[in-house]
Amino acid sequence: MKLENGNLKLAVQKKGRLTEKSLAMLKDCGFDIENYNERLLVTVKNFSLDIIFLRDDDIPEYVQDGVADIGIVGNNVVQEKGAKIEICRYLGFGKCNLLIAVPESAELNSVQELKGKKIATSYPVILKKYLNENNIEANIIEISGSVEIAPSLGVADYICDIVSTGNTLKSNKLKKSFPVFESQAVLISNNNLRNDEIKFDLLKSLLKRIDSVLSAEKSNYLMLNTSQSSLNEVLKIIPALKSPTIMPLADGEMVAIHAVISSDKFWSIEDKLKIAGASGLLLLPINNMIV
Ligand code: PRT
Ligand code: ZN
Repeated sequence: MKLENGNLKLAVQKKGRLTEKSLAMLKDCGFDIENYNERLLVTVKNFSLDIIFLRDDDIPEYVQDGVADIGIVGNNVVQEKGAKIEICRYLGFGKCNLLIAVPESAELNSVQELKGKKIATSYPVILKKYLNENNIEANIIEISGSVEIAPSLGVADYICDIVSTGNTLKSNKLKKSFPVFESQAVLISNNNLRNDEIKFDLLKSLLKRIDSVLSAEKSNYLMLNTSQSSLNEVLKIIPALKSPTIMPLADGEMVAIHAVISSDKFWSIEDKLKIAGASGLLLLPINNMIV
């Protein structure tokens, strides 16, 4: 599959946990993506970008080999495949942990106790690296799916698997033990892309949009009203990222304040703002923030 129309080629997971979030992020970047159901390739209408839909396991290698120029995939898959690619951005979604889990009845107090144990996993490369770093020799049993049932089948003592909510572990009577690798979705690129001036410029332009979406996700737009006499007190409380905007209202005694704040700050200042005299508080999402 080698397509040469000069467009930047982006590989995205065809059907899985990262598909929807990858496409949502691309849409937030302003890309016009038409209905992609069951299609292998979609050309973005307003940017020189082709989206190729693949199984996530194939994405690192396809990017390494240049079949796709860039890709969105879990860092766990990137590390496991050991592909020679560049990680351009950490995208903040698809977060999960690869960790050692043990039967609820088992006690595992130190990493050293993994010595000589049988550990089932779909991530033998990452696990082996972790064990080597800790100078531990253990028996890695490679299983491609349903790793969590290995201990109850007597196939392994422990498992090393991806966990997000922990519900799968619980329903298999397993509990979390040591973390092995923290993962999230990443944008990867082919190592030789910088030699293609046109495509590299397209990548830079795409990264600028992604950065604006990532910054916007971390920020909110706060609007509120207050009286002239409370203005200074209210301003002291607002952890604005830049100098807030202050606008007079029709009622000459009142002003409106607009400010961009970190998303995680609002609930810790909301009460204080009201006590200081703020009213009509509005907190709005920001789609893009050009930094
Ligand atoms: O078909 P294809 O090969 O493309 O997809 P896939 O089935 O191999 O992958 P998919 O769609 O399941 O996951 C894609 C990526 O999402 C992974 O590579 C991770 O980077 C990320 N991710 C985030 C997860 C999870 N959360 C996750 N919870 N991948 C898998 N799981 C599984 C885990 O293996 C375990 O079976 O979910 C179960 C545990 O979930 P909890 O919530 O019960 O703890
Ligand atoms: Zn897969």
